[in-house]
Amino acid sequence: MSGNITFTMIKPDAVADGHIGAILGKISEAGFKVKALKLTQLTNEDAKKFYEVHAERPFYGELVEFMSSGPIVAAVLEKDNAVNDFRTLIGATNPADAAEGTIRKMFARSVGENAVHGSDSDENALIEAQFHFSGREIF
Ligand code: 3AN
Repeated sequence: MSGNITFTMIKPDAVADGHIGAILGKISEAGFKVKALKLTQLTNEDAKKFYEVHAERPFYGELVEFMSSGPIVAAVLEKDNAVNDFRTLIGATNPADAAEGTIRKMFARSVGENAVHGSDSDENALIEAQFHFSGREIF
């Protein structure tokens, strides 16, 4: 599985703004196969743990609060070169810098509320997938 999978979340801003269907459509059109999918909500503790690597960053508290503020869609996606191709599809962290046609350019509110998460390495994709899904939920 490693190498060809990435993990994504459609974040609370994009869920609240009604973009689940449009974002899943873009993901599917780009050639990603859905291996796991659910609507869920992170607890404050979940969000702290998920974003632990950013604990020293000034926006950590705001990020944890935002990511646990409402429902998200969590998904595991499969494609050749999944991590890099997905990061290209979502665009830069700050939607103001994101390329035209990218998911963040189209749907994000701001650098903090930026519509989607995408894993940054194969190793983290696996860790993040297993954080959200049990083996029997990944197909
Ligand atoms: P990416 O999600 O593009 O990999 P990271 O890993 O640098 O970006 O940041 C993780 C998350 O932290 C972002 N998706 C965003 O929600 C939040 N974030 C990043 N930079 C800022 C910032 N300057 N102010 C507020 N939130 C931020």
